[in-house]
Amino acid sequence: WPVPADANFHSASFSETDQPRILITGGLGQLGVGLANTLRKRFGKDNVILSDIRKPSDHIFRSGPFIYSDILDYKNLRETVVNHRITWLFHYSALLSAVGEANVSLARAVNITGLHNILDVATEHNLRLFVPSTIGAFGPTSPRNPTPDLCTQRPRTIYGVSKVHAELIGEYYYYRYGLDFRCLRYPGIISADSQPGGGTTDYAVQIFHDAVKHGKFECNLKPSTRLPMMYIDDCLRATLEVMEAPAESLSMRTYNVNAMSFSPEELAQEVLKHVPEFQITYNVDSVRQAIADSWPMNFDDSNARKDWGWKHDFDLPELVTTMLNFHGFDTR
Ligand code: AKB
Repeated sequence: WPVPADANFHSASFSETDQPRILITGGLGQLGVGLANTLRKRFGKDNVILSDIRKPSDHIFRSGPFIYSDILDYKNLRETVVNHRITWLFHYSALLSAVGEANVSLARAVNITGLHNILDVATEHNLRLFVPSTIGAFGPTSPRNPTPDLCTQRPRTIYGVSKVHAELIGEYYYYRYGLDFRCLRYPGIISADSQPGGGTTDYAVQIFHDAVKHGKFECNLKPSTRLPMMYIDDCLRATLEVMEAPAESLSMRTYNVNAMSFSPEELAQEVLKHVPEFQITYNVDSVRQAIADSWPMNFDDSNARKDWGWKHDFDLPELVTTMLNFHGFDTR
């Protein structure tokens, strides 16, 4: 199908002077609240609605608009988009890699059927749509060091399969219907004040908490398992930047983004520079290890850097001092 001539302009359902009206699905996961804060600073508190099927804490509820929204209920989703005059949608509902393997049918429903509802509502209402993908969209037959944007993608997890599907069907809707679909493949995201749930890269968040609280950490991956990683502030900035990028600067609709790569033993060495008694031990989880061994070790994000100026701020030393300070450890 030819790209509709005005494909890139379909989503301009707000005038230049208006702010976008934003809905975030899966808002109570690792990234939603941080993303809402970032977007609220940029577009105003009331223009950003956080949604989930879970009950928010008082703090989150008080910090800006929050609603119940179930992506598996199309009528509810459409009602939300219509009633709140949504123009941009950030779709964060998903089961991650390890928890997806423990519940394949739920992962299939949320990650695939849920995404179909999102694509339909976004197309029906001319929304600009962001869907995160992941290093998990690659598999053992992909080049792993480095992994470019375009290469073999044969993941062996339901999470990875659902994300390849999201990339492909999102791009199909872009070419077929002019849906303004934008997608970043995230590395493991390391956040200070929110917990990931059921991922393979979660160890790189937990290690800081345990280092400060107990001076030791038991890691569920082997010491040499190298994976691409990024600090949450970089991830949220990349997400906003790709959503604000002029359509003509995007030569693709799905980009790798990255900041650094490290293994548990390298991360532990960096923590040890600040926490002298710190000890790491290993108790390998075979499911997570098999997943990590099939994922990229280094991620080539040169297209994002070239097309829309992506540049990370946090490298490994900066990440470690920031995370330790957040958990109350004074690294000065
Ligand atoms: C996971 O480990 O499943 C996620 C990811 C890298 O997509 N953090």
